[in-house]
Amino acid sequence: MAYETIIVEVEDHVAVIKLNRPDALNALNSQLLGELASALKDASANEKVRCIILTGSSKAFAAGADIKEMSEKSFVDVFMSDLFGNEATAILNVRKPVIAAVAGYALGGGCELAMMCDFIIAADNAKFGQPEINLGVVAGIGGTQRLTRAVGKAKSMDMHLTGRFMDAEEAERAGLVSRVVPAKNLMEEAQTAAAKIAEKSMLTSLAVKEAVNRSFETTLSEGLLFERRLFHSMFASEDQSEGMNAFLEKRAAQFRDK
Ligand code: CO8
Repeated sequence: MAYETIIVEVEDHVAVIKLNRPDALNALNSQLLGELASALKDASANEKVRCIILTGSSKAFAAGADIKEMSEKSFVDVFMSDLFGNEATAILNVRKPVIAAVAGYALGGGCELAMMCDFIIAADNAKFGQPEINLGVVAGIGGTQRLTRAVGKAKSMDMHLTGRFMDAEEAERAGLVSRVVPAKNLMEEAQTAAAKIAEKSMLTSLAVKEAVNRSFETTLSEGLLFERRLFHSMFASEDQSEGMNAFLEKRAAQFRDK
């Protein structure tokens, strides 16, 4: 399918989805969000794809929801259409691993989108923020919840209440991003991580993702039980015996997602 606001490339089991509205710093308008949802659905359905990278430009991952498009809307408009309700779940419905490769601004909805991915690799020029307060609104697709879980109440409150940006170094220190790399190496690092993930058993990757995400939704004892049962269930797979035999035979495992 031809897209106008994103670019999608699938190579070596990795789908790279690049947000592409350079004139607006990749502001998330309804066309882009619709195209992104469609590309994510395609990548989910494509058997060749084993990992997804979501990225933007060197200047902006995304500078937030499109303020021009939002500015004319009334309460009734946004409430009745449940603005961003569907868009917020599109990425959460993806069961395959999704890496956010973030350079430049990841603000408002851009920061929230990155946080909905499974982990964030940040370029050293990345800037994260929830500056919605400057526009007289609060975050709308998870900023108050996910940022708080990622970096704790103190920093989350600070960022939401002052609208200040967090640079890549602070974001890594606070636990928002998994690693920081020189901007010029961002895509190479993300591709290497994606390739590593792609060579594992997809069965196991999906289970890992479910188990980690469960930790945000449940108590520790329920989460531990969920994990243990998943661990037990892996013993019904061929990939479990392949993985363990390969280790014992000192060779690389050939996973078949079975
Ligand atoms: N929406 C629309 N256009 C934008 C946005 C945006 N969020 N951000 C930047 N642009 C446009 C500018 O209007 C400008 O366009 P033009 O050249 O036509 O005037 C162009 O991008 C370049 O921007 P600047 O000239 O401002 O570039 P600077 O380098 O001077 O500044 C900043 C960069 C600091 C990123 C600045 O553009 C800025 O502050 N942007 C707005 C950031 C913001 O407030 N984001 C939060 C938006 S609200 C939100 O995200 C609510 C979340 C709710 C859920 C979202 C679901 C998707």
